[in-house]
Amino acid sequence: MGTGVFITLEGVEGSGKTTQAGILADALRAQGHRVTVTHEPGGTRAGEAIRGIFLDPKVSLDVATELLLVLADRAQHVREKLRPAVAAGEIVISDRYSDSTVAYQGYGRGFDLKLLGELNHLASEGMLPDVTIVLDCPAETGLARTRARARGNERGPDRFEGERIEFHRRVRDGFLTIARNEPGRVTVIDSTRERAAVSADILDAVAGMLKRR
Ligand code: Z5A
Repeated sequence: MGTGVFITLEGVEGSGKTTQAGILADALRAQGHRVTVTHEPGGTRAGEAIRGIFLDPKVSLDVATELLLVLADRAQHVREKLRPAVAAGEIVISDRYSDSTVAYQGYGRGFDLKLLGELNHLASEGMLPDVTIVLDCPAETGLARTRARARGNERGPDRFEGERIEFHRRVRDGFLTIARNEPGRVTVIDSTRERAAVSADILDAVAGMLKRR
């Protein structure tokens, strides 16, 4: 069994990560790869329980509690699901991972980035993605999409959807800064376009990475 590949999709709320994770997984499976799609927070039984608290707008969380919850989720996710799947030779696609912590808790909430890096390293056992796609769109575009979707169901806004627009703008800028700092790992793709144009660019970026391995 060869070593697999770890791909993460990142970006602001409503940037299209979940949609594109599914499209990418289908395309890779059609090429004969074994693919696992997962997400954070969540992805394990413990993680889904953490996610319930993490997103519940009725639960008040101190920013330190918020950070430690998402890191606990990651610690379980890495050990229970991500590492075993990659070790078994699969392509693992995670809808959010450690860059979300840097963007949301670091750039969004203002946590010290050096400390965050150390805590992220502890939680992830240093497991880094082989490639990260940042789906980039203005915060307003992403939120308009998720609000349009919410009108079709009974779920109200979660803890993050209820944040002020300035928070979401800092998060977007955070993702773009991460991409500038790590151009070898992170590719930014304009996700304001049609789904098919976005997915074609993602597939190109992933194919390039697979060829270089
Ligand atoms: N969080 C954190 O703070 N720290 C961390 O370390 C981690 C997470 C890991 C997770 O919420 C929250 O946790 C997240 C950050 C925080 N909150 N925020 N903000 P989540 O998992 O519930 O939410 P999300 O990750 O932001 O996912 P989302 O709202 O579902 O957005 P998405 O996955 O990026 O987009 P989507 O579901 O694929 O698409 C949204 C809608 O847009 C949907 O109706 C689509 O049909 C539509 N869509 C998709 N693509 C397009 C295009 N190209 N054009 C038009 N419409 C489109």
